[in-house]
Amino acid sequence: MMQPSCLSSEAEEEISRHPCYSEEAHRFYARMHIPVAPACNIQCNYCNRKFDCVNESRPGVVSEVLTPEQAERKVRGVASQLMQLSVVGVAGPGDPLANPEQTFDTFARVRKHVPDVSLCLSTNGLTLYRHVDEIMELGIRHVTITINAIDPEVGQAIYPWVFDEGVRYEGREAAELLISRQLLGLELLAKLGILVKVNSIMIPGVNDHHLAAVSARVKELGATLHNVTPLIIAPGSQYEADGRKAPRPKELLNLQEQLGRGGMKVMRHCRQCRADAIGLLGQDRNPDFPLEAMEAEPVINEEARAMFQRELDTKIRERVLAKQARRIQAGGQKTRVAVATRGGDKVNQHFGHATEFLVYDTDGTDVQLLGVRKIQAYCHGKADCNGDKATTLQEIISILSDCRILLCSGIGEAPRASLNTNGVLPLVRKGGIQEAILESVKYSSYFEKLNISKG
Ligand code: CLF
Ligand code: SF4
Repeated sequence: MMQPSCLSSEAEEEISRHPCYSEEAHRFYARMHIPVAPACNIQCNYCNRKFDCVNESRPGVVSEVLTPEQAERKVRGVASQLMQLSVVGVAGPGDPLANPEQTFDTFARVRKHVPDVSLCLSTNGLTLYRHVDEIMELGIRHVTITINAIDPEVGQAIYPWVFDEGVRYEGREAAELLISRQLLGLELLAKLGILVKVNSIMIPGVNDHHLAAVSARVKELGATLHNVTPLIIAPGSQYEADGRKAPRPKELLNLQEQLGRGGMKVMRHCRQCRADAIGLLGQDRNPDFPLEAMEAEPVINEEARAMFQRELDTKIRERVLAKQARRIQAGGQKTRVAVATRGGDKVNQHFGHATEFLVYDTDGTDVQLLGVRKIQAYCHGKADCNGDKATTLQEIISILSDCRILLCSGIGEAPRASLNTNGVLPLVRKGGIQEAILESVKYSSYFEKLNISKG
């Protein structure tokens, strides 16, 4: 059985350039999602088909679906411009394996024209076991399966039906079939050395107390990484009608810590990307690469790409070594810091425009990412949820209640005063996140005394 502790050096290298599998890589390497898969073969209670798949991408705007030919053109165009592109994934907007022809045709085209990128597939797992040979043949090395339950009793409160080979299954039978297929697919792929990540959506009152059991089981079957994300409820979904709520950040954090103690490698930097996202995690540069602007035969300079990526590898290695050295020196008290960012590993987002915060702990020498807190998760997908500024501010303050400092590129007087009153010190900074955190923690006591922040 493949366990994280016994990964081959080839697998270690693949992980080191994958922005989702490696926390360090996500600062430097980009991913590109190609939306070629519109259909789905199951129903999740948090989903509404008018929106992208919530398992691997957040709802909001429906992705434009591309044909495999269009996808090829777009990937070639992006790879010729985006030197740090290391992964091309199919993650929706429905389930990639409910659209196997489009999905595998697209992967084959990418493999042929941009052979240096890793291929990544994200699926609900219902038909995964049938596609193991194609996955191996195409050299797809990363597969994500969304597994929200291993007990059909829990699963039936998440999946009202699944549709397989012309038969519609409902209730417990549907959950039983889906779970058995997900676990079978995971086991088959892990045995073949494919790096399998499991995504689980934390649904308070449904599977929150069950996810430790899910984690233990998928670890046993050979999953490399477990990514637990907060529930996002699509407008018009069953869970919206039921009045279900996203978990509180603290609950998610506690669960992630519990899973980590169970020996599973836990992903904490997931940004719940859209099915057509392009760029570093947290960035969505899709509008920078319109299909119409792509040349028919773009030049992909493989040598230049390789050289650029070797330089990134060196930067990552240096960061890891420096981090290890700081960890050895450290030992002081921790300060929790929230950062408003648009990606690129920089403090570069105005407080008022932030839709998420990255949260870190620091002891003054080392900086550790704890997770991403989305403000949207509290809006439950309703377009008018930000209408009341005072309520929104109160929600943000409650989301950041365990943070001592907030770093952002700008902030208005009213939120600055409210945050200060509630024990969160807002500081205006620009530039690298790690440097800004270390510098702010060093001088925070000074600003606290003056009760002012720079900028
Ligand atoms: Fe895309 Fe997913 Fe591959 Fe990453 S995303 S298919 S594994 S390349 Fe990554 Fe985005 Fe989270 Fe997904 S941050 S939603 S985990
Ligand atoms: Fe929706 Fe994705 Fe679930 Fe299919 S797998 S029902 S697209 S959330």
